[in-house]
Amino acid sequence: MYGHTTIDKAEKYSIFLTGPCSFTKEGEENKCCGTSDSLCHRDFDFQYPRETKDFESIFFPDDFFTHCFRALCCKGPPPARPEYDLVCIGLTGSGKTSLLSKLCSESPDSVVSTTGFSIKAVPFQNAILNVKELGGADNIRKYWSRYYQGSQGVIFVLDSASSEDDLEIARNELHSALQHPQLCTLPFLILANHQDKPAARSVQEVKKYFELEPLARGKRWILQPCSLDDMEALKDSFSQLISLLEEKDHEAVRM
Ligand SMILES: Nc1nc2c(ncn2[C@@H]2O[C@H](COP(=O)(O)OP(=O)(O)O)[C@@H](O)[C@H]2O)c(=O)[nH]1
Ligand SMILES: [Mg+2]
Repeated sequence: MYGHTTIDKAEKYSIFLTGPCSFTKEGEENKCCGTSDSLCHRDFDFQYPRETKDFESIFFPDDFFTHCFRALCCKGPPPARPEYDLVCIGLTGSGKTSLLSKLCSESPDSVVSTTGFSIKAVPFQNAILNVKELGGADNIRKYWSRYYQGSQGVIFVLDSASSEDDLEIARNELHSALQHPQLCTLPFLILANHQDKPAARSVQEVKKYFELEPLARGKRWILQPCSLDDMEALKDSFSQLISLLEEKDHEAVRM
């Protein structure tokens, strides 16, 4: 079912709906989603036009089943998850868009090359990460720093199987990011991607080549080997990143 209506008469109802729907409530939108197999239950101060007779037929406020469902189903929206704004950088082809799309359960066919930047809300059980991916082409990298402001964490993706030249460019970019005044105190997640390829450097090789130990000393950072086929490793590293973001949040509250 799909419905969208305007405000006229106010009444309080407990309603059950199938399918996606949206209702206007006192100027804001209440969204309620479900499939035809699932029932979705919300309490609304619902307001509807008098002439819309059809709506009355789907409300059964005194119905026995309504009361059963109210007892069984959770009422209202789930508790809000904290949201963090992250910036995701790395050379073109390192796999930024593919990894983020996979985390959002999007089809790999939807991945297109990022020319400017794109923003994705990546949902996790305990947080939502609003990730701003910056295009990694030569002519765009020099503008990266203009988009750092407001970031609470950084994701750096590298292709572990790339040429020596590209690896060196990636190392220089990572060093600049780690030392940038707007990023240097933030948690970093470094994804050594393309681990499925035979030419991939191991995590130890990447750590040494990128001189991460001395460079990132005293910072919160995670180095995770990964590939598009290894979602478990990827999800695990994002859980660790969320813990670092929460830690930083708590520290800021204590100060
Ligand atoms: N074999 C392999 N290919 C990957 C991996 N990650 C990304 N790719 C491929 O690399 C290409 C570039 O990926 P994309 O996500 O557009 O990179 P971006 O420019 O960093 O956003 C695509 O064809 C992806 O399918 C990986 O871990 N392994
Ligand atoms: Mg991209």
